[in-house]
Amino acid sequence: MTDLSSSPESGEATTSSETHSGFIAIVGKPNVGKSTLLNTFLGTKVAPTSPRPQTTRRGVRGIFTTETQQIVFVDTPGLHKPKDALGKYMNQEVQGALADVDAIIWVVDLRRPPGDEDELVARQVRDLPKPLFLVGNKTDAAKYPDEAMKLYRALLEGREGEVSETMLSAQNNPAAVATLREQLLDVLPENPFFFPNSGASDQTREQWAAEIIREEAMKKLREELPYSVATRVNDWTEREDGLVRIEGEIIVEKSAHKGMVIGAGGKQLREIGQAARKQLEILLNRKVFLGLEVIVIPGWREDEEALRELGYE
Ligand SMILES: Nc1nc2c(ncn2[C@@H]2O[C@H](COP(=O)(O)OP(=O)(O)OP(=O)(O)O)[C@@H](O)[C@H]2O)c(=O)[nH]1
Ligand SMILES: [Mg+2]
Repeated sequence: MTDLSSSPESGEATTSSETHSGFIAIVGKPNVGKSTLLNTFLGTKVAPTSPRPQTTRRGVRGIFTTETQQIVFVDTPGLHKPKDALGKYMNQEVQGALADVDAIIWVVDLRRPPGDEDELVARQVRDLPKPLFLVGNKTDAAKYPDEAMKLYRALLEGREGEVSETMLSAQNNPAAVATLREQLLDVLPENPFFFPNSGASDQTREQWAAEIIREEAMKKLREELPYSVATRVNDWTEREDGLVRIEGEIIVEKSAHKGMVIGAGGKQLREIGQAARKQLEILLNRKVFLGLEVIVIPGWREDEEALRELGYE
């Protein structure tokens, strides 16, 4: 995982007419395991995952390339009832992805029967004339997976066109995920590659590292705080001895939140930094120095300009 950034403009795209390539959206309500599934598809971590709903905020693209085929996965935020401008932006990301892609993966959590938010997703995907893959996730932790799957399937009743179904554990069953990936390759239209065949994501390394930091912050923080933080990486320097020096910021909405993130004697910020550094070191296979600062951008979640500045546009 050395070069995380790749862009269609970089001029290396393959143009052979023998190639098949397309975009596949991964949608579903919050916390069902969409980003975990994406990471398992790719065998590397491109998207943050956490036990908290609404971890994904941006439609990150993950790229899987074989000799003649390329899937561009679009991980999306969990579809939910938005409470603020950030939430609206997140749902727009889902709508945009659904409109643009060649096929759709709808991920559901088989530990539970469908809820309101699942119905919301079902309504969005049911009548789209695109290949649809219903993925029942978390089979490892589900008591009644078959019964749950039946209830989710029923939400698609009336759909014209086939629905492919898979039950798996995105977290614990990479072989089943690889089998699903094979099926996805079969629905790709004939197209040139959209991205160079190196690189697993369309994010810059700075955006990627900021997401890892946000994941650790979301895991450690309590109550409303996980949702009110954003992260940003302002500097990434590779030293000659191999060490990577990353300077990041955790952005909060209110000055009262700053101290809550830092914690008594700086303990909590230190823990977030240590956990993020550890992940970055493993993923980059290098020593990392991570500097973290907490700054306040008042009310950023409701502020269109701040949202844009933080990459939510
Ligand atoms: N038991 C079990 N847990 C899983 C599985 N897949 C994902 N999880 C857990 O479910 C939680 C949510 O996973 P994410 O991948 O972040 O879910 P998401 O759908 O991307 O969530 P949002 O981005 O918030 O919409 C995490 O704690 C994962 O570890 C699975 O197959 N089995
Ligand atoms: Mg996610």
